[in-house]
Amino acid sequence: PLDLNNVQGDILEGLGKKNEAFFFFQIKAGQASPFREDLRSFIPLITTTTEAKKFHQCIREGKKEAAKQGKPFPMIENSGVNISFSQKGLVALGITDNIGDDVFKQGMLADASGLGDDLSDWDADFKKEIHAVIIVTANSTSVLERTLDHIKSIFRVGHKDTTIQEVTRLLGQTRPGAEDGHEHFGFNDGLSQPAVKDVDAGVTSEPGEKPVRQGVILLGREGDDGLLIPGQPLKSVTRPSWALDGSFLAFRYLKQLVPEFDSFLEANALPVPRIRAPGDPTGAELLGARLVGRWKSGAPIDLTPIRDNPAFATREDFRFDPANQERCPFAAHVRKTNPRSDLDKLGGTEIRRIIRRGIAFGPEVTTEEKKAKKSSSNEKLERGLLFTCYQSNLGNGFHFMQESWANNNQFPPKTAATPPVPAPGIDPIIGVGIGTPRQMVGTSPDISKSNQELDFTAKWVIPRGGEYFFSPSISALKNTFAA
Ligand code: N7H
Repeated sequence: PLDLNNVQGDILEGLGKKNEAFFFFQIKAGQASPFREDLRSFIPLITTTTEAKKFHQCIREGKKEAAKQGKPFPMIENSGVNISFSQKGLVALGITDNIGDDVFKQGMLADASGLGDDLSDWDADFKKEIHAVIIVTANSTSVLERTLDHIKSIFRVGHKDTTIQEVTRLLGQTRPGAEDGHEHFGFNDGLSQPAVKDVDAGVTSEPGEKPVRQGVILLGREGDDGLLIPGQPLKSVTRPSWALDGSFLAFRYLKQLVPEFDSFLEANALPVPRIRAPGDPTGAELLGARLVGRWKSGAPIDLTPIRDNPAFATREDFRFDPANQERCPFAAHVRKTNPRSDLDKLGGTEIRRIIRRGIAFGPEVTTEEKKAKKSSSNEKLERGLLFTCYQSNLGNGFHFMQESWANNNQFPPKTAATPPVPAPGIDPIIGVGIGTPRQMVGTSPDISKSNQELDFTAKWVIPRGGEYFFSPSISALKNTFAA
């Protein structure tokens, strides 16, 4: 059976965080052996799934108790640590086994055109060789800094005999006040996650959806069956024994153009009744919800199509009507990335599910930017999402989702829709129209206008870099990576 003490904590549980550092580094040439020795001292710092679960349990109970006593719940200090390696990192360590994932092996830079990225937007640091990333999380920045310093001292950073070289570092932080947990466009994020069999109680999965098998997320477990390309038989994969209970981490550094996104919504606001009741959305808010598939609170438009209702924020009991897009456009971000019943006849979605662990980065939009309706070119005001997700197979998960769903204007296949839909269009949040215009249909909740196209003048999410990593089990770290 699965031992949660042996799985890094970010994968199945998530590390508690208000702040998160991604420390990208290279193993110095010729230093693989002393690096392994340092790694042995580092391993005890790693937060396991069991520990991450305990921390969250503690917070839940503390919050309940504080609420009972009518007291505010204090911020609890914590720190979380995880480590993952790229294919180039495996090579640097002399690990030559075939891990069985071609997307991972080629790395994200080589995959960038497949994802639809414009490499001229990529930060130069992500064009360099990156061997590994250490993730550090904490609630306070001082604990984050202290933990990072401790880690750097283990690898003797700053000394002549250091075994690593920092490539770059990115810092994420949750947004302030009521925006906590919301990404920079304003939407509640990180809500819908697959429940994993015998790990989660199933609270986050859709009712009626079975929890995904462990092998959808963890290598070597039941359900890590192979690569699925539509129209082809499942291509089986063989994993080296040390890959068991590891997971692939796709990291994306995504810049968001917030004032531009907001002014697009204003300029294309959907018609709404002139007389508004309290809680009724503006035409811009309605359009935003139709693009994402959820209101800013997180409430799914499939359940509450007319207005936001925060009481629905965490509800997952919606499946979409495969026959039409009256309640939710086929191309809405959450429908593109998890089409639910749209795929019932095509084998379901289990093999495509990913676990997301992103965090926002960058400052709030300034009044100057709001006024100018434009993101500042000042780098210090850059903001967006440090997107991360875990899966056992990148060609089934992240890579497929971006390339074959978000960027594909024909997805989900809609030959039987009423009224007939020529092409749903691309994902308005993350889709790139490769060879097709950036547009979608179905933004209007009025079904007679269902096929009206909405052209996106620009992109609001700009990929600035990223890499594919493998997040090994604790025993693999000890016996293979540090041995
Ligand atoms: Fe998305 N957004 O704020 O608009 N995403 N996402 N995402 N996303 C989701 O359920 C967003 C990105 C998925 O099961 C919500 O968490 C933004 C990438 C998946 O119902 C919101 C960015 C990929 C889901 C956003 C971004 C995905 C999902 C709804 C980039 C993968 C779950 C709240 C800056 C290729 C779907 C929630 C389900 C949900 C937003 C990126 C995938 C609000 C701004 C790159 C699988």
